[in-house]
Amino acid sequence: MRKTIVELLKNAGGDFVSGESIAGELGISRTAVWKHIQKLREHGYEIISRERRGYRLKDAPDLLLPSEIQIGLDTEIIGKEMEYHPSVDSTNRLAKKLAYHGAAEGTIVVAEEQTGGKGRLERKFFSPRGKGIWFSVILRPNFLPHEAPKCTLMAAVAVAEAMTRFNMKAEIKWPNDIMFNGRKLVGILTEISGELGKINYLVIGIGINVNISRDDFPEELQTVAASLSEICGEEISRVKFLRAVLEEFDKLYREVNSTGFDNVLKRWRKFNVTLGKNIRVISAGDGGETFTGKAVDLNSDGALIVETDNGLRAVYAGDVSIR
Ligand code: BT5
Repeated sequence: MRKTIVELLKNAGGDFVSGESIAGELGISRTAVWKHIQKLREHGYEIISRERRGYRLKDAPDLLLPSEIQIGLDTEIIGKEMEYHPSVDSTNRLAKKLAYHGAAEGTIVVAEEQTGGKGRLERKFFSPRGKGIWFSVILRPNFLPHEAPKCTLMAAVAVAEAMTRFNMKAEIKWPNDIMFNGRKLVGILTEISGELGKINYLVIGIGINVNISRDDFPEELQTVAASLSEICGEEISRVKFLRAVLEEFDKLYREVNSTGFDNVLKRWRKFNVTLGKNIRVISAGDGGETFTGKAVDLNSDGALIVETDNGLRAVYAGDVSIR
């Protein structure tokens, strides 16, 4: 309802829209329209009202509300359904719950703040209110479970493409980090529910540091984390950036469904800063074994091929640091 009111006001392009026409469009009373306008104002919309002329939208908040994200969003699958929360423990946890209860493919869960944001291996992900984009996407792909890790690469490419739209250079470190000067801007956590030969659903959680200044990070992150605003030298609209990510994600995912991951892997190579480097690997399998070598390739499963003193090794999951 409120989304439609915002849509009507936006479509008026800065002109007044009468309360009567909004009421007529929505099939509600003018008093009910007024109540919705009050709620929108509480959310930060600046709406001017004039007797006999109606309502005019002066300014919209940079909140990741459905009324900001979904109106005019150019996607076919991603973000068609959206759940918004001012605060949650973890959007991935919530998205998994929704997916379990049958939420549609492409549903996104977005929060202004996470109180228990998760990284891989139960690590914590710092997700302060209003300063970043913390969200999860539910997918129900037809491909086989062993293809799922490539969705992490796809998500990284989607964010990298969105950064390109904003004239920022993106650097992807295998598998899931987007970096700036060796510090992390974006983290991605893919979780899967499936059985042998079948994916029930995937939840891809993406955390993007957007307008976090260095001092706003906790001390232990100040030397390892960065924010998009640091690259641009100014604050960025989180609404515009999230919309760009969703559109890029949608494009890539539709392509994967029709022709496979070839283009994702090609785009990933273009943005990657890992291949060709001497690296240290802490493997997620093999009891967390640590070894060093040179990253020489990405195989068709998205695994990193590392040249070591004992020959080539494929790493499917783990942490990589560039030496
Ligand atoms: C990740 O794990 O990078 C995956 C992060 C996924 C976060 C999203 S936000 C939406 C969705 N809901 C969730 O609950 N999670 C997802 P990993 O590669 O394990 O890296 C975790 C490490 O990154 C931590 O141990 C810190 O060192 C560092 N870190 C924590 N918060 C950070 C931040 N905001 N920016 C940069 N680095 C951070």
